[in-house]
Amino acid sequence: KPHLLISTSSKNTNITLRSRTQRFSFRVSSVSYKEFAESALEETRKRTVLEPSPLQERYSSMTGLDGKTQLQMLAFKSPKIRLLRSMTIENETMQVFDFTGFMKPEYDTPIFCANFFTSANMNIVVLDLNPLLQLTDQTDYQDKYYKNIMSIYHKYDEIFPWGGKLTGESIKFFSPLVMWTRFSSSQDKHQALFSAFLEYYQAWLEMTIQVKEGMEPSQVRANREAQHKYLTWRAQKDPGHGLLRKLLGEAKAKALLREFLFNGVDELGTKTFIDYFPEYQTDGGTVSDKRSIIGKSFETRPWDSNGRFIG
Ligand code: BLA
Repeated sequence: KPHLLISTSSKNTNITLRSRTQRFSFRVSSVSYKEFAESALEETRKRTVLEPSPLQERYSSMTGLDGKTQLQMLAFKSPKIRLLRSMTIENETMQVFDFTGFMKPEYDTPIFCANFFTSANMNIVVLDLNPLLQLTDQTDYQDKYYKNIMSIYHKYDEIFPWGGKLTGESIKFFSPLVMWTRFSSSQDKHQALFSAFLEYYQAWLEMTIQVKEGMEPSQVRANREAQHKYLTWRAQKDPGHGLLRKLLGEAKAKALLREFLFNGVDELGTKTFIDYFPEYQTDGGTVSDKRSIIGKSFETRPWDSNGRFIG
């Protein structure tokens, strides 16, 4: 009579099928993104004063419509950081991590962006310092923020190669530092992902500390609009929407997206999605439901090893 033994620890599930003569065992690696968030916050507190964001009162934890999926939200601000927020989603088969930092418009520092989706042994990862300015042609901004830290990307480019074609529109929100990758779960990969996450985060944190006040009012306006455009894009077209809608229902998903995850979309500007992305306008004047107009593009990494855009 075979026995099925299942044991779980914080990182792994061990599954063993045992009969009198045979034994078959395998390990399912899982990952706790709450630890990622805690570590980043700990690093932040060493360098600056974090205050809770007023958003924390409205968003702290939620349970999915399935009664099983847990969502946990954390939100902070600092004298320079407008919003540093985290969301983790966990159930028996899926872990999601969405950790983002937005500066106040007085600064042109990039947006910290970690989006990790883990399900059925498959991982989809975007880790980047998203630029305020499109880096497919602009160079001053790239020199200022990316030139000196490209070694961070090279440290992980072998273990986390380019993830293949993606929504073409996304590229203009990414930097040459971006880690866009897919992989099947293993303890080594999750460990490396944790290192990469903290290293990218440290680089961003350092930028937020070094950046000086005193930009021209016209520049501050430009920073605000760039951040608003980014928020407008993600609040409307982020690939996580479908899952959030399924987990929470239409109304709660929409509120979470606009009030928490991409907070600022209703405050930092008045332009609409169509103002920024007119190619999405339908004949009826509404926003097209399509995720992408361009379609899936960029089979290979569109930046060379020096971070020059090669398309
Ligand atoms: C897939 N997530 C993706 C993909 C990208 C991103 C590029 C591949 C599919 C595609 O090409 O669109 C991430 N895209 C980004 C990010 C930016 C962007 C970070 O443009 C920033 C500008 N992912 C999440 C969250 C969930 C999630 C919170 O970050 C769920 C709540 C899910 N992402 C998710 C799922 C997929 C995915 C389910 C696979 C489904 C799909 O390909 O559409």
